[in-house]
Amino acid sequence: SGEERESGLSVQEARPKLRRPPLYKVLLLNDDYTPMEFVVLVLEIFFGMNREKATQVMLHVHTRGVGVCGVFTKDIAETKVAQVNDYARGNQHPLMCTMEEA
Ligand code: TYC
Repeated sequence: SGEERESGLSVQEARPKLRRPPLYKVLLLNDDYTPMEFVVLVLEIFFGMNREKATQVMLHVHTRGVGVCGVFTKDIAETKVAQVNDYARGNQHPLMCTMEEA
């Protein structure tokens, strides 16, 4: 839409189509060695979960093999993945965080 664009006499404005950015799921993978308490801590620190929610997600990953920590834009998801993997490696745990398009 948008009439009388040159003269400016009309008030009808264009409504440019808005495109939502692609979203990415940040995933946590199960392993046999990372302590449950460390995974809960990671979910609290990097994903803002309370202890109850973090425990629920950790147990889901423990039993199902993989679980969603959150859904973010690409840049945020990439940052979360790097932060979690760096933190796990810094504490000598094999915990793996990855991402995939939602
Ligand atoms: N399976 C681990 C254990 O038994 C706990 C664990 C849960 C590890 C979730 C990683 O993403 C994970 N200690």
